Parts: sequence; structure tokens; C-alpha cells
Amino acid sequence: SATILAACMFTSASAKDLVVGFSQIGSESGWRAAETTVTKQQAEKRGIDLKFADAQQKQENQIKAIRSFIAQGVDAILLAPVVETGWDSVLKEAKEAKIPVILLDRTINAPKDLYLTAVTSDQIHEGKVAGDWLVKTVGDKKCNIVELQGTTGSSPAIARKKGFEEAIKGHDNLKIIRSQTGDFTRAKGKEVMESFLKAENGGKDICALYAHNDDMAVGAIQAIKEAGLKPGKDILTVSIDSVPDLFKAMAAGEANATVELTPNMAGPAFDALDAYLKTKKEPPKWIQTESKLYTQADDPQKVYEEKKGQGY
Ligand code: GZL
Repeated sequence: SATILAACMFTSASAKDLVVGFSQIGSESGWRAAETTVTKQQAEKRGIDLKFADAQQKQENQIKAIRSFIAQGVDAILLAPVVETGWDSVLKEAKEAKIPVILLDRTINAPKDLYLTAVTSDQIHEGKVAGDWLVKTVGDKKCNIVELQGTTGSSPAIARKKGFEEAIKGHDNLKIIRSQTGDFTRAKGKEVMESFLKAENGGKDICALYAHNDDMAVGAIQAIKEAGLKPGKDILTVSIDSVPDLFKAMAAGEANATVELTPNMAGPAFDALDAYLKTKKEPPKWIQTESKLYTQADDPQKVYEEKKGQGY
């Protein structure tokens, strides 16, 4: 009947008309590239017109992108905030324009009324899971740890450091002897690990590497091999994301543990946005994604193949 036809047209039309701006940090890691792929797939699936902006890891480019989305009059904005601070004024402009903002994969230090919700993992917990694994693995053995931190000032770098330190507190045989940012990239992770190895007797005094993401761990593994040591044996590795190349290293015995982070933050984000636009009822301020530990006992070759279908 005409009523049903009109209803169908309205539903499809409203889904078609949804225009969402996405201010993405960049593609510094395999995980982030997968997040971008999955976000575009999720938008496509929902008939959302996604306006994508890559900030090349610069906050000023993200702020510019958000202002451009506001000028375009988008219906909503997705923001993966490169660092925690400096967002208040541009998010106030979005609020004044009545454009809801949803944070993806990182949090910010700003009044909570400036964003609709944040879809992230529990990043302190991720660091704790990594630290707990190392505590259990080394037992009472003396273990000097080197740490590759994520991007300075980003919520994952701050939180993952905090969680890991909580886990090793009280186990005096475990000590972080060097800690520096590798900016979440393979290249920088390799470069900083090379400096750690040189500074620590060619790496003989290093028992373990804790990297805030797998890409820095993969870079560091290369550096460890080039220093003539066996990653995964001479130097244990634990990191976060669970990207396919980490499982490739694990299958070769060159990496030991990783904490999984789903690249699908956009699915829950679009669901929350859809519900909010329909009901005007605010979602919870935090939509948490799961964290799962993988080790060499979890058939890494099989997980590698499975990961290939998840946006990687
Ligand atoms: C964490 C996310 C981090 C990933 C890195 O939620 O922000 O940023 O762990 C990426 O791979 O660079």
C-alpha cells in the first residue's frame, strides 16, 4: 500500500542521507590501516556516506578536518584522537552545530558532554594483561625489560604503560631498564630497539621487550635478529593489537605474546549513532571492546589466516 511504500522510502532515504565525517589519525600501524578498512566497510554496509580525512598523525590536521566536516553540515563525526589534550574548542564548535562526535580507539581529556560516546578497549587492562603474562612467564628469574611506548601523549601510550607497571609492581626481579617512544611505527620501533641493544651490552642484558603495539614489536624483532640474537628466545616479546604479522613472527618462534584489539570500532559506533538519532537517548559514554591474550600455544599460523579476513 502507499503507507508501506512511503515507510520503506523513508527508511532507505534516511539511511542513504546519513553523512558522517571520519577524522582518522593516519596509517602508522597495520592495526590502524585495518580500522580504516573496516570503518569504510561498515559505512558501505549501512548506506552511510563516509567523508574520510587522514591527518598524517598531526592533531592540527584533525582539527582542520573536524572544522571542514562542521562546515559541510555532516550528521555526525568519528574522531580517532591522536593525543588526549587540545580538543575542547573544536568539539565545542561541533556541539554548537549540534553534530554528535564519537571517539574511536583512543580517549581524550575533555568534558564528557563534548562527545556522544567513546568506543575503545580498556587500555590499562591491556597493559596489565601483557605484564601479567610476563610475570607468569619469567617466574623468579631476573628480567630486565625494555619498553617501546606508543605515541607520546596518546591515551594508549599512557594507559598501557600504567597497566604494565601495575602488573610488575611487587615483582622486584622484573625491571624496566629503558623506555622510549617508537610512535607506534615499525620503523621507529626498529630504530629505538637498535639503540637499546647497543646501550645494553649488545642485548645480552635484556630479557624481554614490551611494545605498546605489534608494529613496533615487529620492527624490534628485526633489530634483535640483526644484532645476532634470537627474538622470542634470548629476548621475550609481548605487545598489543594482534595483527597478522605478529602471528607470523609467533609461528616462527620469534614473538611470544600479544593482546588482541579489534579493528572494528566503527560497528558499535554506527549502532550507537543510529540508536541515538532515532531515540535521542544518549548511549553510555564508553562502549568497551574486548582484550584477549594470544600466545604461541594458540596455533598462531591458524590465527594468522583468520586475521586475514578481519580488515587486514
Ligand atoms: C589503540 C590504538 C593504537 C593501536 C596502534 O586503541 O589507538 O593506535 O594499538 C595504533 O597500533 O597506532
